[in-house]
Amino acid sequence: MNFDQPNPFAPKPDLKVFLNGKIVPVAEARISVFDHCILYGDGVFEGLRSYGGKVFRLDEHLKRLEDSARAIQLEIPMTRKELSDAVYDTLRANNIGDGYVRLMVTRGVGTLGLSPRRTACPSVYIITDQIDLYPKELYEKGLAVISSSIVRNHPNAVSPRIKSCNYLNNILAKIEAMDADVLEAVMYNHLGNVAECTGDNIFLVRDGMVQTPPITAGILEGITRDAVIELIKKRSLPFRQMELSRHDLYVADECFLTGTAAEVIPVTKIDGRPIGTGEPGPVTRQLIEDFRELLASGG
Ligand code: PXG
Repeated sequence: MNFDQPNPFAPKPDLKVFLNGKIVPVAEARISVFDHCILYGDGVFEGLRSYGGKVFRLDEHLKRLEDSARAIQLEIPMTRKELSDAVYDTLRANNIGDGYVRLMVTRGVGTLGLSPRRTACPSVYIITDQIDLYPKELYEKGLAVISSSIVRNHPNAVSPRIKSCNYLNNILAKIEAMDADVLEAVMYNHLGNVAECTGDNIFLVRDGMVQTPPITAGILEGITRDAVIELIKKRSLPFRQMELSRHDLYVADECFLTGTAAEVIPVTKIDGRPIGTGEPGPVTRQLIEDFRELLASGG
C-alpha cells in the first residue's frame, strides 16, 4: 500500500494557515490525531466569503459560530475581535481579496472516549483559499437537483442549527446527488417537509409569492438566506416562511438556492422534472441581480 501517492487535491504548498495564534505554512498547520474533532466530529465551523478584501457579514458569521459552540458547550478560546482580526490577517498573509474563509474550532486533544471533559484546549484554525463555485453557466441555465432519500437531522438529534464538524448527514445526500449526476440534493425533514439542500437554503416562487421553509423545519439559519429575505422585503415582494412539501417544489414557478459558496443560484429541474418553464424565472433573476449589487456595495 502506497500512502504517499501524489494528491491532485492537495493545497498549494505556499498557502498560509492561522493555527492557534500563529500564521504558519500549510505543511506546519497540523492537528493531532487525538483531537476530538478528528475522533468524533466534535467541533464547529463557519464558511465565509471575502469580496474585495472585505468579509461578507463577518459579525453575523462569528455570532453563529458562538451560538454553535455554545450549543455544544465548547468555549472558543478567542474573543470575537481576535477572531475577526485573525480572519483578516490570514487573508492578507495569502494576498486574497476575493476568496473563501474556513474558520474551525475543534474540541482539542483529549483521551480516547467521548467525554469532552477529558480534553484540554480547543484549537482554532483558519484557512483562506479559493472555493469552486458552481460552473458559471449554471447561474444562467439553472441547476438540476434531486430529492434525497436521506432525512435531514432531526432537530432534537444534532440540531441542524449547529454548524457542526459532522456533516455526514449532508454528505450522504450529496453522494446521492452525485450518483444521480446532479450537483445538489433537496433534503426533507423527519415530517417529510422540505428542509434545505446539502450546503444551501432553498426558496421557491409560486404565483408571485416567495416561499422558504422556516427555521423550525430543521435547517441552518443561513446568512445568505437572511440577506436574501432582506432583499425580498426591500422589493416588497409577497413572502412567507412556511412548511413546503415535495408537491410544492413540483408545482413551483421558480426555485433558487442561497449559500455562502453558491450565493443565489436558480434551480430549473427537480427529480428530472422541469420547474416552471424550465428556465430561471424573473423573480430569481431579479434577486440574483439584487444580491450582486449588495455585494458590490459592500454587503
Ligand atoms: N444549509 C447548510 C446545511 C449549509 O451548510 C447553508 C445552508 C447556507 O448558509 P450560509 O450561511 O452559507 O448562507 C449552508 C452553508 C463548505 C461550505 O465549505 C458550506 C457552506 C457554506 C460555505 C462553505 O462546504 N454551507
